[in-house]
Amino acid sequence: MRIVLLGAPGSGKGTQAALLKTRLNVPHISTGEILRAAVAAGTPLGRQAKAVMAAGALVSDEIVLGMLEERFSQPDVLGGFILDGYPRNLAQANALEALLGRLGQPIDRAVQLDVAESTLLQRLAGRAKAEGRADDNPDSVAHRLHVYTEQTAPVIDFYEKHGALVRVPGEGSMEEILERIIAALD
Ligand code: B4P
Repeated sequence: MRIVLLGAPGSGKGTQAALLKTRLNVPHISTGEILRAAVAAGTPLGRQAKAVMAAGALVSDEIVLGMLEERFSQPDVLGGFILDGYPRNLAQANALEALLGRLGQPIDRAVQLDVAESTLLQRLAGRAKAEGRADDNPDSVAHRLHVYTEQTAPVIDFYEKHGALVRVPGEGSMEEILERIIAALD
């Protein structure tokens, strides 16, 4: 199964993708994780992305698409995948459709995790304390939420028009939410 996970920062995309990976036995592809690994390794791409990510803005479409094309050239994606963090705007949604069209691997389901803003803020503040991620400080979180509303929310309509969208309430325990997603995929 080929799945895109959609939702605001802190909605649980990365958390649920990790659980779904084990349940469905398909790779988890997170553009956020690929970018954080590039930053940690200090690659040229990572050096370009570092400040943009810390501020909570989107890294350029060109850079992220290049990384994604490289990941999708690996054969493990042919058995299905969970894509987390991409697409984040309409240009990325169209680029993904073209890429997967060329591979003959269209998206089966786009799962939107629906979470109240107060919960998002609580979760990200919790992660800031626990992990100290550079973009979980209050200013960057506020900007990430703004970017989500302005640029990423229209991607939900894109998948709704394609008949691929399922909406899942994203509050409750991680296991409860996982079971809701599995039920919605059937
Ligand atoms: P991401 O890595 O995608 O970060 P995110 O949106 O915050 O979500 P994440 O998956 O990490 O967190 P989750 O909600 O699971 O992106 C980071 C940055 O990379 C972006 O801002 C951007 O700069 C760049 N980027 C990535 N993709 C890009 C793209 N396509 N184009 C351009 N730039 C891109 O979890 C949050 C917290 O909530 C965790 O602490 C978790 O433990 C907790 N949590 C989750 N579920 C819970 C539950 N049910 N109950 C309680 N806590 C829960």
